[in-house]
Amino acid sequence: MRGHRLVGFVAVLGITSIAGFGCENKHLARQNQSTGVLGASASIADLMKARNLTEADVEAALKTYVPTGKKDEYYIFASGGQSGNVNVMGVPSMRMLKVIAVFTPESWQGWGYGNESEKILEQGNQGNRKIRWADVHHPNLSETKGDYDGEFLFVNDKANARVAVVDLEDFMTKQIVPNPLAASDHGGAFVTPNTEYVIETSQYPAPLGREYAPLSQYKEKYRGVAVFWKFDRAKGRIDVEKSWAMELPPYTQDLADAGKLDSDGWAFINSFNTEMAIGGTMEGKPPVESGASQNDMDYLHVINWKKAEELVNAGKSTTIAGMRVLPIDVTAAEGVLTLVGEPKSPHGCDVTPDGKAVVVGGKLDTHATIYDIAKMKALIEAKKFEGKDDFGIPIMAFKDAIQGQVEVGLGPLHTVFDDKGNAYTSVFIESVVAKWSWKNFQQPVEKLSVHYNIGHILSAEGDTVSPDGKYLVAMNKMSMDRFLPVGPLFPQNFQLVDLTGEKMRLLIDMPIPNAEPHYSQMIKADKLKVLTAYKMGTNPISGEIDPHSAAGGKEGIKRDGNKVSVYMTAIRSHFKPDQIEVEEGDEVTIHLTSLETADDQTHGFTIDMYNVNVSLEPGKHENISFIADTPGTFPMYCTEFCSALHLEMMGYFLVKPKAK
Ligand SMILES: [Cu+2]
Repeated sequence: MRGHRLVGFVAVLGITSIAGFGCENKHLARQNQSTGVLGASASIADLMKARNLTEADVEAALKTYVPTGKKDEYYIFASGGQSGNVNVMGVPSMRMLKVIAVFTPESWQGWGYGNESEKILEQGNQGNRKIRWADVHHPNLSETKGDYDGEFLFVNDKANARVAVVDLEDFMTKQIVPNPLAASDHGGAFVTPNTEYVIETSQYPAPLGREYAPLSQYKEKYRGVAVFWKFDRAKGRIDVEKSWAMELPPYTQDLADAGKLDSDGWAFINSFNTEMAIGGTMEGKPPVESGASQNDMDYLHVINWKKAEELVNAGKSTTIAGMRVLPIDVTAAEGVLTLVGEPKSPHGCDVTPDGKAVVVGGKLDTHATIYDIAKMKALIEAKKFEGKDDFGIPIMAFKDAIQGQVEVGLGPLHTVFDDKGNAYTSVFIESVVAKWSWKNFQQPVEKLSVHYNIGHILSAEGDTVSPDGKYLVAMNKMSMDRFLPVGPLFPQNFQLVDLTGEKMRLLIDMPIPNAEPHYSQMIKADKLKVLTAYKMGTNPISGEIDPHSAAGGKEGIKRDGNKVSVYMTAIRSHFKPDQIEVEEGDEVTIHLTSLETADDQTHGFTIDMYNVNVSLEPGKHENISFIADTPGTFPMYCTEFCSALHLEMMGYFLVKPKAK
């Protein structure tokens, strides 16, 4: 039986494998139909048999295979978790394209070794703490009118409360902004529909400004906060001066999303631990986890940020740690911050593509709850509340605020959308993706098993005003049984799912070997305008021609007292100058410009044992300063295999010992 079906399928496969990828091959395909198909089919059948592949396997392989020279249709930007970086991959192949260095030094890109990138890492220091790792959680692409525009990417660091700006022209981090108020963050970095603001909300409450206060004063002194970082698109940087914040009650704020279309001007933040549990396991008190799970309802925070912005501009804020902050009593009284119950231990908080509803998944509940934004706005307008919390913040009645609930399974987390009115919720405890209609939410639920413990979920442009459908990725926390073992620290697993058919269809597993990714976004590749070479002498951080650029024959070595400036160029296959001699203790700055103009002609530059390492893409300029404190003889060389004469691309850095 199976053999018979296989032959039929393979006959089709023989044709589609030739004709399926472009009409330019149609003529060839027709020729082969009358001549070579059966031969091709037989060999494919043999291959399937030899590799023990089913028809479904082969179909999935054909849907994800991208032949050499062809490019993927989408980019995924995935948080790199504890690696502190961002992973970039292509869809449908799931090939890894780049790791963007963000919060941590990265050798290949020379990130954190030259003056400019070191300066960006320095920006991310918190007070006097030099922080060189991050727990990257939520990448968010810049938007125009609620749709991805492919210009910038923002990511947050949960552990150290920071956000970073990545420019998608050169896939480089351009800014790291430490949050002066929060001790940690989670609801970030989410953008408003025209990227007016990048929203970053705290996670674990602490006194604003991270001052000391004993835990006995938790309710009085500990607070949450939502920071609205003003984004200056022309400069491509967050404008810290024009940014502001809102004080929040000391619940544990979690994920956030900005309203869009009808709900533009509003933002929504989940919270859990409305019990304000603080543990005390050694003192016989319940741990936070059980203390925080007593109430059936936590609170969705509903924020009118446009009105909050007006209040800040009207001087209703106070200043904490140099930042303008709207106090709770102001926001509560002005209808800027309102709460509504949400079941139970909520996590995802996702605005529907039409901007009319927010979907919330409660980890300890079985439902996706759909809140009606128009109803909530009307309740706030009419001041129709069922009470206030301990901090005087008005609370809307749950039943008045929702459209309804859908039973999706045990442990719903996050929801994304397609172009046909379907929502897809990741269901953690059941390890499934649940498909349901957000337009007619009584419809039955389809479920797809994933392996295992799905956390976040993403679909093609699935959190914009116009989702693409087509693909979905389950981001799974565990991967046992899936890959060759690599020791007790397993990779995580992205599973690509095809959404084009009647039923969801799993296509491919992609191990993620460099930390626990959290959130990701998938954008149509043709929306990005990526540079392949810099204008000669460009300092990539400033985006300008560097004043010390050595392009145009300005090479040479200048000495001013004990300061030595080396103006150097790199081109296949030599450096100029290639011999540098300094005195022990000199302050050396190497101003290094790549004179290459051709795509993909990258050089690198290192001085052995001096911790000097930069990557020199075509046209790029780097400045490298250090003290020549170790006398000796140090080869310097190009670290990127650039031509047949790459090994000849070297020179000597000599440090003459001080006369004793
Ligand atoms: Cu080279």
